[in-house]
Amino acid sequence: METILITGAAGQLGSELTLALANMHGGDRIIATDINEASACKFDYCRFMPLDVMDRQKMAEIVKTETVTQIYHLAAILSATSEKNPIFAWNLNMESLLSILEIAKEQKLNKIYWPSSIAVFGPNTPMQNTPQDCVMDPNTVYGISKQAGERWCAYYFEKYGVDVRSLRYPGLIGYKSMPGGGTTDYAVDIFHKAIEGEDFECFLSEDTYLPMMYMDDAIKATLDLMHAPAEQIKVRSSYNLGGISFSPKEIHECIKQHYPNFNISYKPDFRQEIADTWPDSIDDSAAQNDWGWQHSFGLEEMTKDILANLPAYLV
Ligand code: NAD
Ligand code: AKB
Repeated sequence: METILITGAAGQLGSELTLALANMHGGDRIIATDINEASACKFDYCRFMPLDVMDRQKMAEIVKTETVTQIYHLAAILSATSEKNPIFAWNLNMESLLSILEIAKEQKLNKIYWPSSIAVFGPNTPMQNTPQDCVMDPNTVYGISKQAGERWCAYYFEKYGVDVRSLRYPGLIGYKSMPGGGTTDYAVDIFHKAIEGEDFECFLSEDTYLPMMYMDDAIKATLDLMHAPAEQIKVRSSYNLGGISFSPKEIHECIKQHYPNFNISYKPDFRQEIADTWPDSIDDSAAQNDWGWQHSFGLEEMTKDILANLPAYLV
């Protein structure tokens, strides 16, 4: 029986992944943690503990006293917010990961999950169908922290046998929780504006293509990776994960089929520079070959599903 601790559980990804893990393992096996104590009310189906991931001692104590066997380490500062306070973001993203890898080594945990991002790629990376292995020269602090984090994960696996697994998520799009300060956040906000009957001002230009993924696919990929036999996991830095690729203009056109009066305007800001260094689309054949990954949702299926379900979340 596993006991699973999740850091940053109250965030965009954590809110959905924690529930999926509770459905799979039982709520009493799940310890949701977050620095945001007020988020405790979200977790009536499992246990919740306030935890700042910078507090290594408290984290180690919880792991020991609760006999935690797996950690999903989600807490991080995302790309746009990181650029506003680079040193703080670097310290949080790196120190917390190193603490968790050390705890996993010392307390011999079964498995660790840590998400990387398409932000590991940079201006000299091939933009179309970006390969698993290629030039990686990220020029954002978030991307640099994710790239370094990938190397640390591979290091702890190779040197100490820590079974740490990772995915390079594209921009994640869901309707159950709001995004937390990234460059891909527009693709969530746009649905809210459409449903609220407001015009949408996009912070990226109309033809900026980025790799994206519906949250259901992201949760499935995460659980598939974490439940695959260890010998199938050949990439110990982080797996490329492809899904959909679209521009603001294309998602607007797709939503307009359901909301014909929905208007968009474009006012690119500092996030445009970040988006311009990220891939347009991702080659995830390593994930397909190693553990059978396939995404399910295209742009139209995702749009229909969000527009059908989001209104209930807004009341
Ligand atoms: P988010 O910003 O929505 O959530 C992060 C959570 O971490 C928040 O609930 C926040 O309160 C918590 N947190 C912040 N500082 C903390 C601290 N010191 N101690 C404990 N908790 C703290 O982020 P998300 O979108 O849910 O992302 C989760 C992970 O997935 C991150 O590692 C992120 O880099 C990665 N990722 C996300 C996306 C995406 O599109 N959402 C894409 C690629 C990778
Ligand atoms: C961000 O935009 O920072 C995240 C990511 C792709 O890592 N959504």
